[in-house]
Amino acid sequence: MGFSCGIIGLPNVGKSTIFNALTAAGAAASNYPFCTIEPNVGVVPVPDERLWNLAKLLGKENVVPTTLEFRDIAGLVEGAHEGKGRGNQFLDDIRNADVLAHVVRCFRDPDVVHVDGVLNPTREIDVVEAELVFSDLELLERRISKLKKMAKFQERSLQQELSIAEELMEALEEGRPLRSLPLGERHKRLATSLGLLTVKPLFYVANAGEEELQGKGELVEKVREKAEKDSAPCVVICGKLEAELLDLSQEERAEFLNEYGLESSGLERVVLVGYRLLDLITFYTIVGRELRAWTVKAGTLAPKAAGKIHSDMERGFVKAEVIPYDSFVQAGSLAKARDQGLVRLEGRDYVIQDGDIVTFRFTS
Ligand SMILES: Nc1nc2c(ncn2[C@@H]2O[C@H](COP(=O)(O)OP(=O)(O)OP(=O)(O)O)[C@@H](O)[C@H]2O)c(=O)[nH]1
Ligand SMILES: [Mg+2]
Repeated sequence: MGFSCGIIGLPNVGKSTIFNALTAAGAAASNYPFCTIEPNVGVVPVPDERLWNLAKLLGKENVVPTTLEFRDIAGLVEGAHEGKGRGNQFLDDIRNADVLAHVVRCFRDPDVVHVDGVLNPTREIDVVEAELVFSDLELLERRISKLKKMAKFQERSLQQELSIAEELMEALEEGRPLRSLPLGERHKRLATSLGLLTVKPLFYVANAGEEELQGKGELVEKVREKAEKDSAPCVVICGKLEAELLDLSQEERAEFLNEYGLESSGLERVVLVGYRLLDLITFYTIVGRELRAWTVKAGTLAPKAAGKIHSDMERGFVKAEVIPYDSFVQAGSLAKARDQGLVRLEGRDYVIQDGDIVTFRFTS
């Protein structure tokens, strides 16, 4: 199962423009068939410098990056939780995402209609946030009233759930999204099992006009302030420009970014920030001519990681040969790394680490 990033925001803020640029860039950057699965769902490679370094060291041409799925979700309007706009359909789409990219319009373009007529990033962010909070409140209210009836039977686990639900409710009533709270495991589990939206990690994407691209404009600054207050990451991007950049060759693009004083394209930063927020790690496998990156949640045990590749490998797991990325680069090749004793043999209780290069041994 892959991980999914939902692109949310008010109507006409540039969500589809960014989504299209993301998927088109993904398709252009690699010969692997990254693509649009449905009109609004696309799979995008995760930029990974280590992977390309390894490819160079190993002389591998068949390189498969790990991926993140993006979902372009319809624009949300005030009152969505009461069924306005696409209402509940919209909220259900968000429920399917593991992480949210909240796009905020920071470009002034009189040709593009704005819902309120005036750009006000702070207010616009609040409108979207409020809808998510309302939706969570409704779900919690329903659950709480059910629990109250059931808890009459004095079952301990139900009473515990009730008190956790009431704590979550209290925070939401103060307008605080659940992701902003230091939630314990049980609170997180309940929020997730109820499909609450404000518990999902979220980052902001300030869709700037070309004049604000370097992040100095007042509109972008507003988004930044809000992001900082929430301890959420913020990526500044110009959706329209990114889409246009796709027509350039790789060299021309690099030159262009350089001119604007930007290190990597905004699209790459969007993918990376989303990926990092999910608390994922990347490990690598080298099989025959193929070098491949894989994604697992931090804390995943070796057999489970093997299962990402094939269920037989999890079932028949024997050992994992592991070498950390840095040691590998130092040694320069797998053979040398073995000679220098840098390759470790790990068993089924080994926790896969970010950057591990792994060869699984299994019986079939
Ligand atoms: N000037 C400018 N226009 C942009 C930019 N990004 C998007 N647009 C334009 O804004 C309009 C709306 O963009 P979309 O990407 O369709 O917006 P959306 O958020 O998907 O809208 P909904 O799906 O209706 O919620 C289009 O005409 C885009 O060309 C930008 O960075 N600068
Ligand atoms: Mg759209």
